Amino acid sequence: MSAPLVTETAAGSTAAAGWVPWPDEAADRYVAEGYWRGGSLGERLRGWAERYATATALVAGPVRLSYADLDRAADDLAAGLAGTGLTVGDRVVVHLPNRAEFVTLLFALCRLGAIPVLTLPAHRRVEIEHLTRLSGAVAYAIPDTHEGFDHRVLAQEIVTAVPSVRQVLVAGAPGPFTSLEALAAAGAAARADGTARPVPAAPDPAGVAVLLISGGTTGKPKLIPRTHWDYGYNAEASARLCGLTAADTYLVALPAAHNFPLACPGILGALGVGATVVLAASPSPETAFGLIGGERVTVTALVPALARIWVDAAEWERPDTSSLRLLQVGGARLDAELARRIPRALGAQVQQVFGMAEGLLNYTRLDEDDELAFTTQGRPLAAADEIRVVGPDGADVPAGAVGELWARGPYTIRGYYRAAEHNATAFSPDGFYRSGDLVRLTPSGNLVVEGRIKDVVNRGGENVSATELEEHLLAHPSIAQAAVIAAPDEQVGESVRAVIVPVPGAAPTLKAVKAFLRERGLARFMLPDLLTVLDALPLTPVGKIDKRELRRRLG
Ligand code: OOB
Repeated sequence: MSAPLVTETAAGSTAAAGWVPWPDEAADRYVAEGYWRGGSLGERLRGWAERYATATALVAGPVRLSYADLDRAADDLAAGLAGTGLTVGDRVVVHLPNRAEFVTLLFALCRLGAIPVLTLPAHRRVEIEHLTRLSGAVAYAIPDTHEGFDHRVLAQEIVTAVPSVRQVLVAGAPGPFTSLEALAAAGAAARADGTARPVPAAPDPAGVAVLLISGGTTGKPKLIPRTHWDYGYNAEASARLCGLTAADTYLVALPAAHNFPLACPGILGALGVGATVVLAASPSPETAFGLIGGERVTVTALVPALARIWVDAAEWERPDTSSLRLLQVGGARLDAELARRIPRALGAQVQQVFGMAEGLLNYTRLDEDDELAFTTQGRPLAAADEIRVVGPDGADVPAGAVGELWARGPYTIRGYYRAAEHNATAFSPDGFYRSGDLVRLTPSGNLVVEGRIKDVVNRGGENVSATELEEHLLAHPSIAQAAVIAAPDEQVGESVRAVIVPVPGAAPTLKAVKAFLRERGLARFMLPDLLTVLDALPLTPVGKIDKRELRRRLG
């Protein structure tokens, strides 16, 4: 296989610019070992539609689509989009919430060989302008309004600011822009009367299918090129690991554009086995519990902050979650105590998922002791995943010690899109992704996440691990949530600020918290200097604690 990864087609040359493919040796091996196989994501949908034609593929509000319906909707929309001149390799920034158009547009673009850039509903002008510019997007897809925000106003600003954006595609009332519904209808009509502009041949499955955004909480988001082959494997292998079958119903409670609910196994993994995908317009317990009971949902995925809200609500309301067999939790550290409450409150098995949009996925296994699922973040999905736990000197740490997680494998990228300078430090010369996560390998072979490399407070030269102190704070009976950040201090450079959300009732004082931590045997240098009590912690667009915002607010 000599370099089929960077093809000379229009798709290859446009999409591949700024993309770092796997070296031939690795690519050949992943093909030979069967990791990389099958067609493009658009072609895969064709196969699923043949196999599961009349089964329900997608439920979103009043919309219910069979596999055949979804396949046709993707074709119609692809034809409509082709009619506007959209073509192979074009990037389209997709900024849609959990509605049916997210799924139909994703597949329509993949069928055209156009590349969706998947942004999250909570993103606003700064992120969208950055991502449209960086990707050189020619189109921007939005809802009319979402949660009280008129996306058409933002789109107007983006069109003015970023000249590459030629059209805005709207789910709902289009205002001055193009309606997705009208485009699909025009596409359907043109297909029916044979006047449709030919849709290009299926894109090279070794080429870029989607651009995900990095979840990093520092700096501007980066773009992550995922190929049809690598992302297809990601979703299908995850579905196998979770025992997903056509009898399952998967609820998308997190934003659909995030890697976790999209492909771990998420929407793509569920569709690949003939299961039903249900989109929740909101992750609130009211909405989600209604859908779980009504649609007999069997599997869903949450970030820990939402898992806590669901468990708290379920303990009071006792909703009907009897169909739910598996709750996946990932994206940020899950406290063991909360993990243990999940089966009791929701009747579901817990699976921890420690993943990253850059690729590597770690899962706890469903057939192993629950204790591992409560206390570890799982182990790699693929036998071909290579992980290293590395010290500051770049050498592997001794077994069981804490170090930075490095990863390389059949679905872990070798570079961010259009980011040559950053890639030089984010990847090792031999292609490992340096995750920035501090982990340790337990004797069970599972990983435990101990924090982020940069998430420390340097108090006068002594490093206080934020994650470690947060864990101790969470053990306090009156503390529901905790985040530790640095506060500028003239004497010691940085002092330790503990920000807490108390359980309903009285919040503890700094003095009481310190006494509690001393009681637990914490060293004096680990104790917080400041205590800030908030009603809620700020969250990132996918629902992780947003420390950058917290620092900004608390100065
Ligand atoms: C997922 O992906 P991203 O790209 O939004 O964020 C990745 C980062 C990881 O590097 C790690 O710092 C953190 O989020 N993280 C976790 C975690 N899962 C992710 N930290 C502790 N425990 C976990 N279980 O967040 C993501 C992608 C696919 C599946 C699940 C999560």
